[in-house]
Amino acid sequence: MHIAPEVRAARDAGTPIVALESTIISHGLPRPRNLEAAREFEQIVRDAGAVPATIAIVDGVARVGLDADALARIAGEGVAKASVRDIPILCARGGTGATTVAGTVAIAARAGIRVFATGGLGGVHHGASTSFDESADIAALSSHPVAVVCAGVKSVLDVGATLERMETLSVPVVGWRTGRFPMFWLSSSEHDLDWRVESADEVAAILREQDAARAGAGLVVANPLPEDLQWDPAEHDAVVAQARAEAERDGIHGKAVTPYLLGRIVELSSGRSLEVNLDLVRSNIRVAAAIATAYAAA
Ligand code: PSU
Ligand code: MN
Repeated sequence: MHIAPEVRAARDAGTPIVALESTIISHGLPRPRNLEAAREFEQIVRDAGAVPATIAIVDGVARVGLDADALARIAGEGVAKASVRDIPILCARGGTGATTVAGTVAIAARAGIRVFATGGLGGVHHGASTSFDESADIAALSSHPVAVVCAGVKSVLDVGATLERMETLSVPVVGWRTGRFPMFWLSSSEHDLDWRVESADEVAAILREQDAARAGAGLVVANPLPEDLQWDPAEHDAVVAQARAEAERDGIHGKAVTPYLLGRIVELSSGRSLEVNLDLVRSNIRVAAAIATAYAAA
């Protein structure tokens, strides 16, 4: 593992760091917007007074903090999608991979980074009771002490089943200024949360308690977009239903499912889903930077 000097310095000085994932860059956003977005995401962290640590596997090395060349590599073609189990294989063969939420959380934990921002978590897919398609993101969050700020789970998933799995695996979930679990492009879902938080200090206090208890688990901070920024619900429902039907028709399975759905949804919505996706990541990064700052000060 290689930790960039800027990230190492921040860690040693106890100043705030926000981890960022790379699958969203390689497989979640269309080129060339993805590279522009990757740079902007890092800048939002900096503007908030924290250090960004984008995580990826580059030429066989797990990197925490990417330089401009590495960021461009990750935004280019031919980059593997790397979940936790793929990391040692890619490292052993000198490969290059973009880490998912699961992969990012595993590396961030090793690097001692406590706060991470992404778009939406992976979770339980519809039909998982027969396909067993459940993202490794949930298991990774149960076994690595990294808090992730996200807009809930992607609404292409079975949101209720995902919340049940997080309960089973003892992944704590708090709503950021909401009592409802958000649904990625949409600001809310029909699912109530047990806990809501109002401030970064409150989240930092939870992280401290987890540290003291050596809890080992992460934390999901669910941050909805304000309603005026969400995707039009009627268009959302129609487009998501069509994309899911096409994925089934085309026999898409395994790790290809999520990138296929996200890509198809951007096409079917003429890019409207993409703008909302970018907005929610920006919002999550701002909240993550505030939490990292509160945690560093505590
Ligand atoms: N959130 C986004 N865009 C994405 C993803 C999340 O806004 O592309 C990615 C994350 O990297 C997440 C992955 O970990 O999708 C989930 O993939 P799977 O369902 O195959 O576990
Ligand atoms: Mn899957």
